[in-house]
Amino acid sequence: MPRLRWTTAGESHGAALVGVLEGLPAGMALDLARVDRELARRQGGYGRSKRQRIEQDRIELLSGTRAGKTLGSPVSFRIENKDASIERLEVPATPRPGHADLAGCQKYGVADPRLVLERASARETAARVALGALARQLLEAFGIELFSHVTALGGEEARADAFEAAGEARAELRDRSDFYCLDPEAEGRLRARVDGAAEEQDSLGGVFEVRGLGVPPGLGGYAQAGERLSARLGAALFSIPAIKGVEIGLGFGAAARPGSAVHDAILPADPPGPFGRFRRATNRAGGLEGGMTNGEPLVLRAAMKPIPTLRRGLPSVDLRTGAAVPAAYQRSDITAVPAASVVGEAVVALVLAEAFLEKFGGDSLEQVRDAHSAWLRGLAAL
Ligand code: EPS
Repeated sequence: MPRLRWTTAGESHGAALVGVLEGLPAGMALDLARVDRELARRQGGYGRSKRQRIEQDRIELLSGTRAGKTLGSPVSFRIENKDASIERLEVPATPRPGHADLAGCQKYGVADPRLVLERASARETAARVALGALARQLLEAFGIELFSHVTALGGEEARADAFEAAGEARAELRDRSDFYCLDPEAEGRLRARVDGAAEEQDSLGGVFEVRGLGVPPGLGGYAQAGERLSARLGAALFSIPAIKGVEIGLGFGAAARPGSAVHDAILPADPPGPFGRFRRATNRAGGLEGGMTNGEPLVLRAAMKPIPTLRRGLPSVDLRTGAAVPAAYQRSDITAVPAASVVGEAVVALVLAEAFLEKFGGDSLEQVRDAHSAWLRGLAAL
């Protein structure tokens, strides 16, 4: 039985989104205001649609706690949809290129994209952000921090060393940015790019990075293919709608370099670091070797394609007549890369918390702490 399991339910315009998280140890104090802050961040960013002015996502906890602490039973919650118009919405006749509309109709053998898009919609990611915001509270109890930021939008890039340059001010810098970007000098270019796309009735994609700090070595494994954390983190990022590429560390850049310019030299650490007597000269591996974390920060990047709903409808067909017509436009975001970066943090949190519990899992937080401390003592002696 996996140590942590989660599921979501809910349509984009149904009554609510629902999430269930099983496997959090008992005795964890859950900070729900923290969850709401992440939900609000997901709703933000420059270039979002009017839908986000209608919704005000908030977690309503339904089970799994007493007096604010987890019981070890499934934690479940709902997030209300204010726009709960699913029964009144019309049947869109034209599937949008790039959306699930057409492939979903073919999968289910129906000519009604409404039956597909309600669940395929990225609205579902609100539930995953809440799940991730709960799971990361376990990681934070053990000094693990997750941090995402937007590194490119519509081809405009932030400075390559934006994360390092931001230092400890990173959270403040990012939260001040309309693009969740750490390079204040890029802000104007990004805004102009989104405004330009709006004028051209187009949409934009981009790239975000998720970093994991304070991650201990040895999470994940190599004994079976499915244990490899690189594969699990990649799958988690690819599970976010519109993600078309994922990189770890140097990513595709590693393919063109010789080994001497890729692998991270192992050096003695004097004094010892938090994970023992070794350190790395560089972190080109992005914190993952052999399907396991290696004690260096996780560095993951995801490329998001542009939103498929364009004001200027792309070539499509009318499913009733078969005639070539442009895809119909309803309200939509121009870009949702900042929002996707928040989702990225959440899905990485879920996978890391799962791997953490596989290694240190116990029924209560105390038992997890004991297992973690015993392992750390062993590591210091290595
Ligand atoms: C989406 C279409 C839009 C987005 C939605 C994802 O919704 P609507 O059709 O209601 O305007 O706003 O994303 C969200 C609602 C959200 O909260 O992220 C789609 O078709 O994928």
